[in-house]
Amino acid sequence: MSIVRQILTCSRFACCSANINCRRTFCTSQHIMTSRHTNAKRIEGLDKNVWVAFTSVAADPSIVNLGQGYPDIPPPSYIKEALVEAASVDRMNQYTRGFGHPSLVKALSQVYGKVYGRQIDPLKEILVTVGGYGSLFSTMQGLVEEGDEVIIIEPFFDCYVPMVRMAGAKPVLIPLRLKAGKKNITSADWFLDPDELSSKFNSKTKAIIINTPNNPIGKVFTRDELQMIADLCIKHDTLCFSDEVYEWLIYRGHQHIKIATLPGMWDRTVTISSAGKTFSVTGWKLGWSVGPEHLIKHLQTVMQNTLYTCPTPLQEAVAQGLLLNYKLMGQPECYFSSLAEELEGKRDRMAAILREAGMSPIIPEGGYFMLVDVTALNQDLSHMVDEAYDYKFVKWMIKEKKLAAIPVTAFVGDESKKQFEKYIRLCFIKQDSTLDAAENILKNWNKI
Ligand code: IK2
Repeated sequence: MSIVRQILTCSRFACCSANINCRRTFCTSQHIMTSRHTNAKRIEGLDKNVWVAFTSVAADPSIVNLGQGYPDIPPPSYIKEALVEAASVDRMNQYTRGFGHPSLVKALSQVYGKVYGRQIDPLKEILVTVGGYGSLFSTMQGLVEEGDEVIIIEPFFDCYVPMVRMAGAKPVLIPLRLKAGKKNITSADWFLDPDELSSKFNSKTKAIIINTPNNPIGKVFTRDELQMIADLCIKHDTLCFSDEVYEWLIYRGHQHIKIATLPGMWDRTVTISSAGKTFSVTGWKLGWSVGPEHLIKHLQTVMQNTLYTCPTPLQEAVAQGLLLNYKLMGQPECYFSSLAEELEGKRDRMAAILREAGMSPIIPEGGYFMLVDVTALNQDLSHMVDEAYDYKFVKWMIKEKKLAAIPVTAFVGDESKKQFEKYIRLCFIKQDSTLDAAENILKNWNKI
């Protein structure tokens, strides 16, 4: 087989500078590229990533970062103490059970047993993974086949599309639509058109991915909306992948409903969640999938042949945190509900500041993000390199106002970019001093 060689200049080795085909494999990234060095087809076109792009832009400490979704409020002290304690026990520093540390899957089965109102088998119906990301990845790899179609609701957490593509399947997108003519918009004003959704299902549809509370919009799907989705799943015999990493972050007047608890849905649903979001420890990167044994066993196959297991001390600490809060469920001190109460004040404060600055926030019913419509600012960005308006706006805002956000078109496909390009996403799980700094910028918007 002939290999076409493209010689790139490499200053390190004389052979390269002299344009001689050397076969050094441990050279700098600018050494020799042959067709053997090109990417696998499954990652074709997936090289751009909003987090990689905007995390580095916002790294400057002088920038107030309301971009990426991580808390700068401290996690509960007991969870940090539990980690210290776990790491001090020698056997906790060694590999544990691959599909989930025994005490963690047991604690998860207790908590979710209560929430689902059914017994959850800790060994067969739960898989612990590296973050919610790991759960999503093992779900796609374990259950989605080449040639399948997977329905994704826009705006969506950005990794769904690449993960579906990497599994060889086709993402089929459907946007949430905004109710016309409303002022003071909330995430509840964004809805799925039932006929439009129904038109996306066909014989190739393997699954629909839902995300409630949704990132980035903050929508908490109602029972009726979930029932409409469930009816379609049952009618077309498809699976449902329900990303519920913000399951505990629900604001007053709203209720989180697990689609897996609707009649006929347990057997066809994988539900994904995250310790990072549950206990404000996003850096711990622990997550889990819950579902029926006949689905979870395929995710377990992916896990045992890829990552095998997750860090033992982290799992032990999360188990302790879950057990403690399991006992407190229904009481005000329970972190599952107290964090949302704390965040509701931050949400309302942020909305008020944004309104004063002439922007239109969309009040989220759950999660810790807020979409903001910046249309009314009429910021002229025509001098900037041509790209979606929200990308330009965020880059401009970081540079000129020292405030970082995330552009919302990162969460939609090409056809919906026009619908969403006047929105940016802000994260409000931040300590008061961070919100004070943001307020200062927004109050002086026209002076800075
Ligand atoms: N699913 C959703 C909906 C998420 O939001 C996340 C975490 N992403 O947050 C970063 C951001 O939006 O700024 C995940 C899954 C992944 O969870 P984990 O961090 O546990 O892997």
